[in-house]
This record gives sequence, structure tokens and C-alpha cells, in this order.
Amino acid sequence: MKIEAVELRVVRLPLVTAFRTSQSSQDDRVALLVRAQTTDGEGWADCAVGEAPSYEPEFLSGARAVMAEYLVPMLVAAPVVSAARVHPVLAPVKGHQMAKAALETAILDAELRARQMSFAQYLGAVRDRVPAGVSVGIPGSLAELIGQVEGYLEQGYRRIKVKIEPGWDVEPIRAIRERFGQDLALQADANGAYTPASAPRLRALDEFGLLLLEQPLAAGDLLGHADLARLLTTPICLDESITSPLAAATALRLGACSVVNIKPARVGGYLAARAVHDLCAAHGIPVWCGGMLETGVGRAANLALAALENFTLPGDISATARYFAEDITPPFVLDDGHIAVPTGPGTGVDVLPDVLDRLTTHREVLS
Ligand code: NPQ
Ligand code: MG
Repeated sequence: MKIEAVELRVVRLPLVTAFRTSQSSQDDRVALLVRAQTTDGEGWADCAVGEAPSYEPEFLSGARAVMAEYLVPMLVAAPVVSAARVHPVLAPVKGHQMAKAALETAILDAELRARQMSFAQYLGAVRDRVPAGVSVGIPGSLAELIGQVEGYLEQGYRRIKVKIEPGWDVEPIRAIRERFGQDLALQADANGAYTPASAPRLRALDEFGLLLLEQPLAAGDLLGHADLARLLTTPICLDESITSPLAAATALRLGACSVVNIKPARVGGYLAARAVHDLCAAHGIPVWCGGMLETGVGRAANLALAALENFTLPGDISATARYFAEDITPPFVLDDGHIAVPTGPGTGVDVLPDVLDRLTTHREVLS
């Protein structure tokens, strides 16, 4: 197929509750949507960049610029493009994995829609629904945290993840264990807020039987994570450090983690995400699918990925209502603590044109 044009849309989705991590806080999700117009039809993707470079180095206006000035002209100029050709064609541009991932995903969506095949079939899914976990931001108080966790458990969520930071770690975890018991599937995510000197503090978490401790140290500190993994009984999971299949291979070789959070956007798309999945499976390392406050478009593709065999832990794929009162696709809902994997062609979801237009704050067509 050939790429004729790419449309970019910036949409603003208010969050139902502010989301705070150790690194940033936000009241709404300003999302970047990509529509690839090809000779075989159109495809959509969610470019998972944040509005600011506070979580990842890539950010919304940077992604728009690199797509407009470099990536889209290169794809439009290429004689033949398929999803598998996107990274080779774009290789002269260094980095910008999230922008490249969005273009690859939109093109894959177009390709699969034309072939009447779902993402799940294409990726090799082995389940038709996935257990839903939920990520709880840092709230204003312990009482607020307990109330939020209680609400999510009532809704059926199968696993709770609590955001932690220095000064908000042992106490909230202890309070949750005291209130909800030892059997609750519970994990903590520091988003890199600690240093190797915090090891004794982090060791104090061992007594709570967490499923895992996610990204305690900086993204680049694989050696620090390897050292920490030897000091703690709590399994270390890497998120921000897993930027590519190569980074995952390095982390596994160093013993820097025993669980991996796969964010398809960060590793460069769903093909690379599947490669990380396969690598981890070969090493006996369980994986789960992270979340980046995706719209329904990204959520749909993540569900297909999370249906692969080695996604043995519940991920951060929550129901739409966890984040948004209104989304640009029909909402994903919890059923018995699970979310169904879409079965239709491509991502299996269609954007709602009226909602999309109403929430769009910027639109441009690149060709
Ligand atoms: C994590 N996600 O696991 C991330 C953090 C995160 C669901 O906890 C815009 C883009 C906003 C990326 C907010 C969850 C984001 C973002 C939070 C990532 O570390
Ligand atoms: Mg994380």
C-alpha cells in the first residue's frame, strides 16, 4: 500500500479524577490521534505522548513536529509501505519511538482492516478477555486512598496498583493491607522517584507481600535495579527502563528485573511489543501491559496485546470510566473484573465522529 496523507488531531478529554504520580499531576488528558490515509483505506492510532515531557522525553508538540517535518514525508515518499516497513523506512530519524509507534499502529490498523483481521488475531492472542487492573494516583490523604481502592474493588478490579514516592510508601501500603487483607493483588509504582540510597526504605515494603515494585529507580539505572533486586524479596518490575527489545534484553541479562511492564508506544509499537513479550517468555519473565491514559483507540490495541500468552499478570488496562466520562470511542466496560478483547477488523473500535469533532482542539493534515 501507499500512504497518501496523515491527519493529526489533538483532543482534550477531562479526567474523572486528577491523576498524580511521583513525577506529575494532571486534570485532563490532551491526546494526539493519528489517522493514516492509505491506498487500502484508513487506520487510526493513539500517539501516547503526554502534553509535557514530564513522564517520557517525547511530548505532544514535539511528536507533531517530527511527524510533520520528517516522518510523514518519508512515509509518503516511500514506494510501498506496510506496518512492518515503517521502522526500516523511518530509521534515518533517531529516537522518537512514540511518534514512530503511532504511525506504525495507524498503518497496521489500515492494513488489518483491509484484510478483515483483528489486532488480536494478528498478534497471536490466546484469550478473549483480560483481567483488569487499576492504577491509583497519589491522593490527598490516606482516607481518600482507602476510599478509592474500596470503590475500585467494588467495581471488580482484579489488581490494585498504588503510586508511591518518598514520604508516601510504607504507610499507604500498610493501610491498604490492614483494610483489605493479605490476599488483595497489590503492587506499587514509584516512577523512578528513589535512589539506590533508598534501599533500606524500599526493603521495608518486603513485609507486605507486594506482587511487584515497579520502577523504583531512574530509567537509565539498570545496574542500580540489579543491585536492588538482590536486596529485596519483592520482585522488581521495570517500566520506564524498557524502551526497546534491546533494553529489555539488557535488563534481563543484568538481572535488573523479574517482571516487565510493556508499554507498546515506548518500545516503538505493537511489533516491538510482541518481540519484548517473546523475549521475556523465552526467559520465563512474566509481562503485563501498562497504560498511558489512552483513548479508546489505544485501549483497544492494548487489549489485543494483553491477550498474548505471557501476559500473565493483570495490567493497567482499566474500564474507560476509570479515566473519562466521555471518550472518542464507545466505552470499554468491566464484566466480572475483565474487559473483552475487541474482535472486529483492525483495532475493532471506530471513533465517534461527532464526539471527536467536539473534543478536537487542533487538526492538521500532512501529505
Ligand atoms: C505508569 N501509567 O505506569 C504510567 C504513568 C503515566 C496508568 O500508571 C500521559 C502519558 C500521562 C503517559 C500518566 C499508569 C501519563 C502517562 C501516567 C503515564 O507509570
Ligand atoms: Mg509505571
